[in-house]
Amino acid sequence: MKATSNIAGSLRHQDFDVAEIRKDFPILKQKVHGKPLVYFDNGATSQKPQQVIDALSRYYSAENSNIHRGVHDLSERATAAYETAREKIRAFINAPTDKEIIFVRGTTEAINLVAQSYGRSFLKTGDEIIVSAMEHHSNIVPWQILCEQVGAYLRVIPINHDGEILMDEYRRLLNERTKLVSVTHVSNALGTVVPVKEIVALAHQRGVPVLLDGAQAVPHLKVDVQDLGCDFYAFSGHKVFGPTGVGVLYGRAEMLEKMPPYQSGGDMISLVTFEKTHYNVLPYKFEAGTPNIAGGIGLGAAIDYLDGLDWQQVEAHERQLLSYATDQLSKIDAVRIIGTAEEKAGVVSFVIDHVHAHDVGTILDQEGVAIRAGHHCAMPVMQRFGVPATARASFAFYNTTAEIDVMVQAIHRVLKVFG
Ligand code: C6P
Repeated sequence: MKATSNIAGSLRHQDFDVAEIRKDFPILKQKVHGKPLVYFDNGATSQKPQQVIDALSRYYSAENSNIHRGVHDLSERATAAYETAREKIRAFINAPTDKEIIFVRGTTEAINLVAQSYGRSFLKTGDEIIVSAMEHHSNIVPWQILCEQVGAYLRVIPINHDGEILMDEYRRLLNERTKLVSVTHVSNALGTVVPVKEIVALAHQRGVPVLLDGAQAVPHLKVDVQDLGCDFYAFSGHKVFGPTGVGVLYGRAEMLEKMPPYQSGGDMISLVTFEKTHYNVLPYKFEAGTPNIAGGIGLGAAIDYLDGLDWQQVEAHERQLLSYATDQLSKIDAVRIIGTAEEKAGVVSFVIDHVHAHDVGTILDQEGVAIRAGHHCAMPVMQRFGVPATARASFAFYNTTAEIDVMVQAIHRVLKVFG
């Protein structure tokens, strides 16, 4: 296979042909500040393959119509495409049935849905919710609000200096007051892969339900919700190479059945009178109003794309990227990596002595390298490591070691600029 650009190089990781894959992502061909774009901000949002862009364009040019409402052909086609996407997502995460796949705006809305529907109905004064010290704000604030509403308490599993959950502390925190556990599957700020299967099993021994925040896991790992055994699993379409504004809440039917609606309006009802309203069946009970139809269909196209990849190869390629980046950054004395867990996925967070992360980000941008700099919506993680911010390179399967070399050179430029 011929390389398409210098950045793509001719890198072939075993049979995983990155140069070929990059051709599917038109945005990667562009230059930024006159330099080939090196996109290492996949944790914030990932790029979209042409197949997803085409699905969106096809929907708007040939199928646009409201769903579940019309008797006309367009509406039936749009409904079929939307429901087919739901089925693709079900299969992708191995959920038992379609009715357990709720379309939401993203991970944030999925967690708020569970907090306000399940939490407000089933938690009461004195109950406890367990999260970890490496949660994104989306998996902290909804629980804090719930705690204020019902008089419950938030308990936090501490992490060690590598950024790993202290499992003994978790065991100690679990008690008869624990009514919910909600932890991330992969940390967005540190890259840690959390032993969620064990976390679920320990909670279930006490009959405590578990929500997993899969926002950073689904782009990197093959997720099987039945194997994990979780009660809820949340992720965002835009981080798995799909559109923004759409995401998924998987919930075990048994849990969803007993939960009240989160929002109300059209589509979530079966019968409305002024005396009483009957709610629709799952999953529609949780999907009030006209949804992001194009987003759902686009996410279905992203799943098709991901299904066409060999996930063993994807994971092997990303492991290689991670270990190469870690090795290269470790060679630079002034650089300190934050987050050195044994099990990591796709993220290298780092600080540079005497240089603010925003300055690192700005200079890297001048070299065409897009990273994220800041607290990554995980301020407690920054507090835990005693840093105001980190620079974060987050990878996707279309990235290459040649791009990591470009970033490392740019970091040497940072060091030169700051003496
Ligand atoms: N993290 C990042 O740059 P939304 O915004 O709803 O799609 O996802 C929220 C969210 C929840 N949990 C985790 C672990 C996440 O990483 C994110 C989003 C982005 O790290 C944007 S802040």
